[in-house]
Amino acid sequence: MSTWDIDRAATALLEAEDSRTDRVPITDEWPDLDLATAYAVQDETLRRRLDRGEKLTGIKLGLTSRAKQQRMNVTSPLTAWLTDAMVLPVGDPVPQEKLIHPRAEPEIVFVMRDRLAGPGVTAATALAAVGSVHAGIEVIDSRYRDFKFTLPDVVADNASSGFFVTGPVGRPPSELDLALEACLVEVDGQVVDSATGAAVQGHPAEALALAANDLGRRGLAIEPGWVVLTGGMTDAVFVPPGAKVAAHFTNLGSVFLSGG
Ligand code: OOG
Ligand code: MG
Repeated sequence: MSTWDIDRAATALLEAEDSRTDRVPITDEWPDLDLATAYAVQDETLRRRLDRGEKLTGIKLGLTSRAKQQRMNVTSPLTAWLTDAMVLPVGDPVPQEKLIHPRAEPEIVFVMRDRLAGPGVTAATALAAVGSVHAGIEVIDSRYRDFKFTLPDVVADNASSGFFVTGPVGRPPSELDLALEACLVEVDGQVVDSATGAAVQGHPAEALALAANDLGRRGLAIEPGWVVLTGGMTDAVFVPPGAKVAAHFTNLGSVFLSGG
């Protein structure tokens, strides 16, 4: 009999986050943790974040590109929650004092104009609900040692959520061909990676549709005003203190991040 349950897993993960202490995967100790229960753990961690005053402001997708799936050795996309405490204002350094081993990844970000409720959402109907498209950098920070986890582990851990920066340029989706929107990632002035929006499920709107349909199965919807991070386009890069990361997009502008 496992002594693990949803409450205990949520406590363990939030304690690791708050104390900046990495830990072994939950599934090492709770091998029966299945995907549905892992989402229940994720929802419990959200409930506790809201209890301490945070506001639910959106949703993130993870592992939507092959680059991310190959690196993390997990081949299924997932969703997780965003709160106002995860917003990193443009120009602020990475808050190293709150993070274990931050990595940065470029993402295409949607700000929703309309409510989007699955099932049956397609990329086209999803895109029609978007108000503006932005460049973004997500700062991920797994609570698991060396970012080693299985799909249920990373789902329970709110998909390694840390912070995210949203670029100041917002464009209407109808002006952009997001499959062809390119991004160059620079670390300390050197280009280290590149991708186009097609890396994300063929088109970032497919990722948005996937999130809406996933939430729909759980009786939830994507709400107007929510931010949606569609998932890292490239592999993530480490951001130690002193590092300078930039993501340059074709039409969405550039986002800069300093490791502090
Ligand atoms: C999981 C989080 C994945 C993304 O954009 O793929 C994610 C991880 O890589 O630790 O945020
Ligand atoms: Mg991400």
